[in-house]
Parts: sequence; structure tokens; C-alpha cells
Amino acid sequence: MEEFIVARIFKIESKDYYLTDDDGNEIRCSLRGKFKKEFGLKGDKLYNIDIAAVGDIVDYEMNKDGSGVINKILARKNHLSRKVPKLKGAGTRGERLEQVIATNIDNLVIVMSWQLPEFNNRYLDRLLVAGESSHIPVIIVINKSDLRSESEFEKWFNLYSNIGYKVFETSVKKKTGIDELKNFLHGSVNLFWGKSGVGKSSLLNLLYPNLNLKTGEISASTSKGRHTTVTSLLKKVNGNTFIIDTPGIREIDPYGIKKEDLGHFFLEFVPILNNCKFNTCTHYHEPGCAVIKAVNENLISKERYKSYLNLLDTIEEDMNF
Ligand SMILES: Nc1nc2c(ncn2[C@@H]2O[C@H](COP(=O)(O)OP(=O)(O)OP(=O)(O)O)[C@@H](O)[C@H]2O)c(=O)[nH]1
Ligand SMILES: [Mg+2]
Ligand SMILES: [Zn+2]
Repeated sequence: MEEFIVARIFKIESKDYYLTDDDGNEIRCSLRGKFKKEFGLKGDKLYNIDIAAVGDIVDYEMNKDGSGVINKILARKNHLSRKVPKLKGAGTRGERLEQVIATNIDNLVIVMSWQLPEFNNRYLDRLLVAGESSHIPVIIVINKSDLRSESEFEKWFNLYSNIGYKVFETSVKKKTGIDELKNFLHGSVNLFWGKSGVGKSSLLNLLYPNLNLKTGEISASTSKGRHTTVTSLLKKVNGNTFIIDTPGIREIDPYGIKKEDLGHFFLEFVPILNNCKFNTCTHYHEPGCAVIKAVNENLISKERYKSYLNLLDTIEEDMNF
């Protein structure tokens, strides 16, 4: 075994990195100065971008005062990221940065709600592409089943199940679908991801009552969440089951995807991609495109294809990341 001590980052606040070790001890750490330089940090501006993220297993040293210093991040199994949203006043350089949301994830649990906020398949497809392009297994949880309409339910449930996704339907209010989901999550590191207000923290509290996460009401005027969860938080919930609760995301631009690769992240396109006439086909207007043919023959859903085109458009806008 390694000689250094290792632990997992469970929370990051400003420049403080909080670790938890196998015995459940919590250690507040800083990053070693030299290490910061190696990662190209300048000043405070980029301190938590692609440096160390929640979920990272790190090698650290203890200081005399009980705090610690992180020496090294151990190789990541995977990481989930997105492009940093275009912030007001951000320079062009900042706009293309990768923001790592978390690392070493076994299941990406995409949480949607039927209502409040309303189910949005375009948004779901963007989250799916982010997961697929990061090579992280994805499951879909549709929460607030107490607010659903029958016809819509069948349509979307069948679409995503037929593609091959495991789809869970839950209601925190009626306490349904909880055991099935809990069994699935057992023994894994599970990251809950989705819009503000869909019920990520509420679901986690019902699944694991010791968590006591803060939850917030939906705004009556906008039907949106209020961004109650403000930082990602990893918690061990039992044995080797971990959860990561994350803040609701307003917009999602997957990071680092080339337009000719996008089709690979729509799983139902994959088996036919080799049938396109051109191997550089972007399945947009090219002659002999197998994807377009499949859409016309109703073998691929028009809704999914629209999501594909929508994402393709975003990528074309800034290709030189
Ligand atoms: N009707 C209904 N309401 C629910 C359900 N689950 C959660 N809610 C409500 O939805 C609101 C938002 O829940 P949160 O758990 O704070 O949502 P979140 O996804 O963690 O939101 P952020 O932390 O802001 O990203 C709360 O008022 C919950 O009571 C459900 O199954 N049915
Ligand atoms: Mg929350
Ligand atoms: Zn094609």
C-alpha cells in the first residue's frame, strides 16, 4: 500500500478543501502552493476550476494544528464537467473553462420533475450527453410523480427506456419509488444532478434520513427552484454507498465535445453511425446520412434528433476550446 495518507474531498468552500477518511474523520485542508502552480493557477480567480474537485481521492499531510495540506490528487476514474457558464463581465478566456463538478462517480443520477419545474426533454438530453461524453453510467429519476399526467408519462418513460436508460419514477410527497431506487444506488458513488427545485435534496433526505439536507420551496411566481443547495456535498450513507448532492444547474453546456463526435453520445444513434455515407457526417444535412434516414422512418425519435441539432448548434458556436 501507499505510504501517504489518502482521503476523499467531500466539500469545497472557497480555498478550503474538506476531506473525509475511512474512519469518518473530517480534515480541513489547503492545496500545497507548488501544486497550485503546476496546475496553472494565477491569483484567486481559477482556484476551484479543474484543480481538485468533490470526489477526488487525495494524498495529504497533517499540520500541527489539525488542519492538512493536499499534496496530490490521485488518478481519477472519471470526472463530470461542463463549460463554465458565460458570466457577466467574464473575459473570452474564462468563458471556455472547464468546470469539474465531481469525480470518481459510479452513477450519474439525473433528476427531473414532471412539474414544478416542468419536465423538459431538451434539457434532459443535454444532461445525458454530458454524462455519456464523460463515460459515466447514467440513470434517470423522474420525481414528483404525484404531479404527472398519464399520457405524457408513457411517452417519455418508453422513449428513454427503449434507448436503454434505467428510468425510475419517484414521489417524495407520496413516498413512492424510493426502495427500488435505494437498492439500485447501494454500494456506489451516486451523483444527483438536475435543475433547481426538482427535489434532489428532498429525495436524498427520504432515501437516507440522517442526511438532513436543506430543501427549499418552489417560487410561486416563476415555478422554479430557489437554488437552495449552494455547494456540492459528498456523504457516505452506509458501507460503501456514497451520495453527492449538487446545486441546481441553470444551463448546461457539455465540455470538450467535437461536433463529429456528438452522435456517439446519443446512444440510439450509435449502432447506425457506420452506415452514414461520409465518416465525418454530422447528421445534419449530409447526403446518405443514416441518422436522418432513421428519423424519417421513425426509428429514431424526432424529439431526440431535435435535441441533437440543438446541441450541434451550440458546439459550432465555439469550436476552438
Ligand atoms: N409535489 C412534490 N413536491 C416535491 C417532491 N419532491 C420535492 N418536492 C418539493 O420541491 C421543492 C424543492 O425541493 P428541493 O429538494 O429543495 O430541490 P433541489 O433539487 O434540491 O433544489 P436545489 O437545491 O435548489 O437545486 C420542495 O418544496 C419540496 O418539498 C415530490 O415528489 N412531489
Ligand atoms: Mg438541493
Ligand atoms: Zn449521418
